[in-house]
Amino acid sequence: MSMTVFFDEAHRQHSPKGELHGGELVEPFERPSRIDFILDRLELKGFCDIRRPDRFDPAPVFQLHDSGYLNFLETAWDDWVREGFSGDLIPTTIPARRMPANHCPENIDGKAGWYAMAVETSITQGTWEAAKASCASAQSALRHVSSGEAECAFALCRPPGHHAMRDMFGGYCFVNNAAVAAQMFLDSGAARVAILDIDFHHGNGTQDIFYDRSDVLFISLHGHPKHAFPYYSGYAGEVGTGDGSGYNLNLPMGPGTQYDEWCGALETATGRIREFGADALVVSLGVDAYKDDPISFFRLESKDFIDCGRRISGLRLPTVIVMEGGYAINEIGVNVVGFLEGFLDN
Ligand code: OKP
Ligand code: ZN
Repeated sequence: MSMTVFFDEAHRQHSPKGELHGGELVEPFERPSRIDFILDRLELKGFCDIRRPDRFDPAPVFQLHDSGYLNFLETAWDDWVREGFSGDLIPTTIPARRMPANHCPENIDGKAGWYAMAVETSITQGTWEAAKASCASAQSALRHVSSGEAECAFALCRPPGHHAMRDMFGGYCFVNNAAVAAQMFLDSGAARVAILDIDFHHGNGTQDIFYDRSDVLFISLHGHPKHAFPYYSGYAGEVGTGDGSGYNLNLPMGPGTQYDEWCGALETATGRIREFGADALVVSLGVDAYKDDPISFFRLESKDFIDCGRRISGLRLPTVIVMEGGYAINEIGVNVVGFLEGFLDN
């Protein structure tokens, strides 16, 4: 087995000056250099098949996301500049509990809040271009696998996607790349697709998009929302609704969780995927469960990502691996590529 990597330099166009963190605007944790560290490690480890994605296909994106939301992402920066602002676009107000919130505002600050699920994530001039290029990488990886050309592929997406809901951005995410890949697996003939999200943070966006559907099983291992972003989503009691009831599995874990416990949750997840009878798999690969991640609280070691990749590979499914988070940038390459090597080694 080999692993083709899809990635687009256009990710650099999303480079906000600041992230609202601890009452200050700090250099964003989700920064362009994350990709450089991963590319360096890929090269060092002999992953030489690195391709630029081909065209961005808007169709599955419009199928999963709200058109008003996508239009907002496309026009937000120009509206912001027209309003006379020159800093990053960060909304100040979002529709809070018990506000009627029946109308999307015309004012850009209000409109941005309407479409936000959190306010740490800045929008800049190139954000929409970067988000489309990121999604295009997931789409090309998907075509590479669904065509039967390869058993697996790695979409080195940036910005990430798993917090992006049907009509909301936040948590550094704009377009839900993993959800788009899953939908495209279905559109190319798969009957049942599993999405396994091992990023430290709950994949609330992916959960939101597929919550009432039984053709996509969503499973997330994450920091318990009592203590971790996104705080208002990710409890074990969220199991899906309607047809989707029983097709959403949240496995939250507490501060200090180490690989023995985390791996038990991973085994629960792979067991459920086998029982579901998935015929394709999307992995939301974040490596922020790593012990030294600056914004997370699990204690995985670098070697654990290798073992994790090996176990997921044991499912023997056509697989698209989609990059999500990971902020310990000095080790992000080692951890991501370790996962890929473990996956290939099985
Ligand atoms: C994106 B992904 C830091 C709090 C965290 C956003 C975290 C987004 C994580 N001030 N805020 O899942 O890695
Ligand atoms: Zn994360």
